[in-house]
Amino acid sequence: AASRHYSQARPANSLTLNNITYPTDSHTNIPANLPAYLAQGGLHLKPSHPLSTTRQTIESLFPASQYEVYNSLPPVVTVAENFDSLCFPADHPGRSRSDTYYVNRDTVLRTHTSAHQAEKFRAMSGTQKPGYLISADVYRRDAIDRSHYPVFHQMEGARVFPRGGAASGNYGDSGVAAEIMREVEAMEVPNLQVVESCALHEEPVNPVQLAEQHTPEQAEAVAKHLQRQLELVVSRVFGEAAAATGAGAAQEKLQVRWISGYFPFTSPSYELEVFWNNEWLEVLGCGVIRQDLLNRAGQGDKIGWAFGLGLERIAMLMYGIPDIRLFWSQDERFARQFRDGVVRRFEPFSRHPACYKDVTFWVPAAAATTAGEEFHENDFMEVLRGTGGDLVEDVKLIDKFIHPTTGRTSLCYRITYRSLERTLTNPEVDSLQDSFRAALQNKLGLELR
Ligand code: FA5
Ligand code: MG
Repeated sequence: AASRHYSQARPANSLTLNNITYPTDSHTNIPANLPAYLAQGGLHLKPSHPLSTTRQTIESLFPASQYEVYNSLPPVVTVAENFDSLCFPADHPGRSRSDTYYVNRDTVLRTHTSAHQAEKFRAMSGTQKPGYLISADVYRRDAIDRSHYPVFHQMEGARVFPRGGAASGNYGDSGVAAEIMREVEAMEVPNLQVVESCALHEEPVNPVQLAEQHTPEQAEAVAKHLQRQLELVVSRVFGEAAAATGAGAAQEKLQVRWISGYFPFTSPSYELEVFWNNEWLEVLGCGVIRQDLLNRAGQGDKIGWAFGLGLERIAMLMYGIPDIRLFWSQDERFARQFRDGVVRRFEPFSRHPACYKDVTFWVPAAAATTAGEEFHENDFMEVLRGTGGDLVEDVKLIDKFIHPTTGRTSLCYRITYRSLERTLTNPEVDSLQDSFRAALQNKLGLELR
């Protein structure tokens, strides 16, 4: 055992991503399979890919004269850009190494397109446009199932309005809200029904922000503008999909609802849900931009909104794509269905059989693990992505047991292996599972049962 240990390569002290070399440190947690995804530059730019078509459809609903479009911003950003500039508190779980890919302690793979907000608000003075759209690949450590993948794509949008009163520094001008409301009334949303909308201020708004920065009347006008613009997006996108595929809403009109949300950088905040195939599905998060964020970006004389939506989530609904892994498929039977850019229902290739394997282990005491940390489920998921790749469809915790005398915890997970393209053989799955078990012991120091 000792000699095997010595023969292991020493950990590299640098990492190269898209031709740029970064120093690594004790925060680094980028698995070996990830740089290849970064190198692809995002599926939202791949010609004829459904994520690219979905992006273009949504972009077409924002006037080019008002929205600057950014589609190739590099995925490696600073912790300051991804979290600090957006007012994430120091102890926010999103910052943890179990949720986020760290290149080193100051550098991450962006976990959302909001990482570019501050920079693009700053750039607004130069572009002269009051809005922007950003589409990009984003990265998160997460569970494994048919709607989660460590790389996905988001589109971010933002729009600002003059607050008036700039000369006096008194921004309480009610003409501002009236001006915004005139734009709201001009936006017509066909075939959409908003059901059970939350109150505009269901979430307690930071009173300092309201009193000193923008008036409730202005914030409400901005929130209405935001909601109307996004209702327009979903009514067009899903309306087109329902007409083309016969899927979606049983009702004549698409039903949506606004749910009160929470983001550290917007207030009030909302999530938009769509009723689709008999379920309410969250498609985006949004809100009125915190005024201090705009102030710091040199846009203190503006008030505005921002949203972030998941392109996979929307494309899966639009086309009826059942598994997020399909977006990465090299199979001709996938690509060929999207070549002409026409929206029609995805025809799944014949479904190949699944194979289930269980793994049971004792959760180690913190000091006993290789990394000297407590067990994090996302570490388990990542080891499995490393050995099983896209052949892993789903992972579920099926049993948890606490030993009555030792107090130790035992967990049992069920892993579903399935290829989207062919039938897996038993020896192949056995060998994948053997590699996985070995990696759990070597990489996480788990004691298997
Ligand atoms: C955000 O990422 C915020 N940055 C959104 C935002 C932007 C809020 C601007 C306010 C202003 P959230 O983590 O909820 O929020 O993700 C936003 C959307 O991305 C979700 O509604 C969903 O459509 C999509 N999404 C989130 N996680 C995943 C995932 N693991 N796989 C696929 N899509 C996802
Ligand atoms: Mg969310």
